[in-house]
Amino acid sequence: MQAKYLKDYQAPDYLVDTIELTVELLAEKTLVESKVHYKKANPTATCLILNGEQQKVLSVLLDGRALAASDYLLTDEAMQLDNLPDSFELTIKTEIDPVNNTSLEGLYLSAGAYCTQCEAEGFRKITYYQDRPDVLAVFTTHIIADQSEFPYLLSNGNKVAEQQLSDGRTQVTWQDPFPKPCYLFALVAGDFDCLADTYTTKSGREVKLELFVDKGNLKRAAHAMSSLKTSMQWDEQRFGLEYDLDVYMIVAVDFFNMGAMENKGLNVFNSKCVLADQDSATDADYLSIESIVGHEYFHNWTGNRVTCRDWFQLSLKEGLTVFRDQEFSMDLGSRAVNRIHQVKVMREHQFAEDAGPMSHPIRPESVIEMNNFYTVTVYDKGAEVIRMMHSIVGEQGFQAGMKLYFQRHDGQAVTCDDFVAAMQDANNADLSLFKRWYSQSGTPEVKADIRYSNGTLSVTLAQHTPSTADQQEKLPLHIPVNVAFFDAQGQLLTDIAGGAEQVLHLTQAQQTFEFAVASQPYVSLLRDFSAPVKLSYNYSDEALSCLIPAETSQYTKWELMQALYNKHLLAKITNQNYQFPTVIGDTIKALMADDQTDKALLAEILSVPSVNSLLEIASGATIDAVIDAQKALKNMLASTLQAELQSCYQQNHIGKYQYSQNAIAQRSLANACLGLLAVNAKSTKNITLVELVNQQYQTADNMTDKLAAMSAASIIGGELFAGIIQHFDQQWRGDALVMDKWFAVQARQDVDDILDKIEQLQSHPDFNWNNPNRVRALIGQFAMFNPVQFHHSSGRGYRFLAQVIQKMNAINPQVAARMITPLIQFSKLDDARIQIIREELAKLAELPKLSKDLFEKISKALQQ
Ligand code: B3K
Ligand code: ZN
Repeated sequence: MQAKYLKDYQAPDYLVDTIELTVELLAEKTLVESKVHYKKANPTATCLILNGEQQKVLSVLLDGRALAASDYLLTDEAMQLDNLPDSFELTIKTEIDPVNNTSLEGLYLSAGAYCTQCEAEGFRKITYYQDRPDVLAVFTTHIIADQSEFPYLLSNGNKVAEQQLSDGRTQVTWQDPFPKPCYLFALVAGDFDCLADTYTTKSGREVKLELFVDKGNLKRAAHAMSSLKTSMQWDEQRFGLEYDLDVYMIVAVDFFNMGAMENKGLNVFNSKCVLADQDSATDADYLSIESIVGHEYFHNWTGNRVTCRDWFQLSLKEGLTVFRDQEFSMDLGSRAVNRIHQVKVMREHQFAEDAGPMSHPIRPESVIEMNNFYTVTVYDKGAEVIRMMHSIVGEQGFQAGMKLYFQRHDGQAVTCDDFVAAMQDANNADLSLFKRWYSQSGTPEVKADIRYSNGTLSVTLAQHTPSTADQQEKLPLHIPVNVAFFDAQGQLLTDIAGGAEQVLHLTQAQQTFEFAVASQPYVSLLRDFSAPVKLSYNYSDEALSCLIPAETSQYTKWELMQALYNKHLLAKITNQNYQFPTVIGDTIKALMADDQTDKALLAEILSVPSVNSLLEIASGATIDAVIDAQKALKNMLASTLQAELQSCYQQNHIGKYQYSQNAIAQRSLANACLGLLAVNAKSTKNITLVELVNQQYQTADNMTDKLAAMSAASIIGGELFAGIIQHFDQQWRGDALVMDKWFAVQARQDVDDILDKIEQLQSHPDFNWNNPNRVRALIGQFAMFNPVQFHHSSGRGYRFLAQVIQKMNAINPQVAARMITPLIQFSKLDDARIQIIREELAKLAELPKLSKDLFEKISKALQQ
């Protein structure tokens, strides 16, 4: 299996003006005809190579003349045609089998509805074509089907014709006026309920909005529709960007490999990322729907109108669009809490990816299977890189850069360099060193050393990026380090050059920044996580107890609290007998007593650092020590804070559901308290606390509180949990999206018979190996969020996951490759565990039909 390299990029030999697709959906097969106008673009080209897989070729016509099979070369992956004129029309008819397509890529059947997923390289499973993002064409799509079975026949753009054929079937025709790469093509055929609405753009055009959901689900569609309208308005206000077609459609399907897909004018969504109501969805679901609807909508400009030249440039659209959706959520909700969630993704997942065998820069240099590069690095680190540029040039400068980017590149397929050039040119800025973030992988470590003597404060910052699996040598980066200076009373220093809050630009391996100040200040570092780095600085407990209440950045309060936790967790990890100091509990008590403290922030502060994030920073520690230390901290908090937790719970558990930012914050705080109270209930067998959890489950009028009670019950276990599990099953069986929560809570439970339980759950009527949501809810949650059981020293967790991967390799390679993540990121584990994992990976590597997706990850992991 061959890798492709960024350095080998070559522009396409042939360009396409128009493509006309006719897709005939028949019960036992699907017929696809593509009529494409090609123009030679490279005068020295001698042949046209079209990508195509898993199709039966029925006929090939060149300018209307049938070609014999000997006139073209056919392999498993391509069709090659030689001796072509400079401009011609090629008509290819093929047969495909969507009904048995369990990979959920290309055209497939999802619970009775046909739908497509073409990004990154799925269009080649639909027809023979140059399946690459720099071939832009105007698409016309005819869909032929039996309308009684498939009342809605949808594709990109505007519907321009609909006719009854003589055999009673229907043919509809769609035309998308905007030239696009084939990865943005979409087709849907099915029977849905439709929620329709309209949006008037700021220039006064009326856009039809249509949201298609499974029959009977209309009551769960309103939130996604209002999220869409909010997104459209936000993009006009903040970025000056307006929608461009007359209709915007979203279809929710049950079988989907990821969250959603931004196909031009016709988004296809995982139903999990659309459907929500008070009874069935949590606050987290509501917020995630809002952000994903926004993300896909924002792609219309950053991705669709301006697209990627090649897939190595994926972060051009994804990093930027994640940055945009993050800003959208932050403008709408709590900036601090959103930032905390973004940073957790970086620390818990992206840092681990960069430390593992799949480490790659945000613009990768080589790829075997493109689907493996829709990663936290390309997406989330990519967004951090955009965020740093935003902080370097400021909001106004950033908007000027965006404007120039669209002026220069609307309608084009471009590179990350083009984006940075626009930012640079619009701002007269020098981003030449900054650009290294695009090509260098790994997590930089920034060490701070702060000294004070004779009226001079010296802040020395040193950077070092450890070598990664893909790249030995590392060079210094441009790292913006956001700092603030406080006096011992917690007041921002007024008389310091550059201001009390400023950015130190670290551009060399080591730099010292000096300031004249009258007395020794406390310095808060890397505020707002101003760069995606690991900061090492040993704050004293005194500094932290001064800075945490003093910080004016709400996010940074949380960050400093993490520093306090981590510092003492690391001490506990190295010494089991270490006693946590009272400063931890006292700091939290003070925050809880202060009615100025943001409730949602307090909820975040009450959740202790995850095992994954600790593994990243506790070098040389065993996972057992990490898990024990984390448990000990939870127990300490639960017992020291019990009185405060109980009263905080009482004050914030209002019971009556409302959907507002304030109500969400209160629920999150009450439920964070409930979680810790459950820890206490378990260790002390306190019946009142057990009853509190039960009460909340029984009386909750919304899914957030129900699920929080169910999770709390899973900590306590015993009859309480068994009863709740049974009750929930009776209430929701058959409603698979809701049952996913039920599968997940059980998969995360820290009990010794967990694998037997999971095996039993696999025979539950709502479980289905072909549906990625189910597999992720049960198996994915176990592997990612049940560290104690997954990493059981016997290795049984690893062996179990390996078996599942083997099974999923045959069903759905993309899902299999995503789920293998915890098995390949083993570098922080001990030798005994690594040994077991390696054996399992070696067995998987021998599978007769190993997918490219798994091959790439397993072979890299085994090379480590
Ligand atoms: N662009 C799609 C992701 C496609 C993943 C292909 N394996 C969704 C998104 O990022 O918006
Ligand atoms: Zn995206």
